[in-house]
Amino acid sequence: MKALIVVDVQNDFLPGGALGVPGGNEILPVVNRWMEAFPRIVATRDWHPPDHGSFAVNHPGGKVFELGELDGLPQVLWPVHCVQESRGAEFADGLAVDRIDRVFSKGTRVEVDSYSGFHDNGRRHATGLGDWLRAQGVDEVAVCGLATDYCVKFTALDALREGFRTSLIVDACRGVNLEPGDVERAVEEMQSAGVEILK
Ligand code: VGL
Ligand code: ZN
Repeated sequence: MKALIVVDVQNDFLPGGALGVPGGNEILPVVNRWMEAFPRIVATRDWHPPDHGSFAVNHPGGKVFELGELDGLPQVLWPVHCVQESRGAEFADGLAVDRIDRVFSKGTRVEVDSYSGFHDNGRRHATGLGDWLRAQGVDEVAVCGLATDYCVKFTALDALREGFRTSLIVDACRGVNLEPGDVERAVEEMQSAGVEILK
């Protein structure tokens, strides 16, 4: 059984949003179309408390897009984004949300960030996504969404690690590209780990 994992297609990651990903809006029709090809569809959402430790404002002297530290791990300091219950955290208008079977929230604990839809970055707490997929009889997943170089990449790598045959739908993803080339490098990293790249 195959599942589509739709990663963080939320208002704050669209152009004009708090952490807008260039071209993020362009994936909406593409994701909606791919949904038709999968018997199970899950979505992850970034779902931070307002005092979340990934936000630059919650680090004295911290600047947006600089590297800081959180929970003993290197942490990019982000603008405030995807605050629980805010408009920015809602799924993007135009995403076919009625087709989503389950939603998994991540980044809910103040003290650690969570790029992967499966675990926090310290790998201490699972979101339940892996167990849910296994309970549904899923053995193969395709990953799409935002952002290619962060949450999509970590979700795809974790899916492999959890034993799922994993592919990446490149046209249904966009990335942040904090450094030019980040998206290309992320795709290469996924490919060399064993993720099948679909165009
Ligand atoms: C994401 C940065 C911070 C993502 C989430 O969804 O890729 N990136 N939080
Ligand atoms: Zn986040």
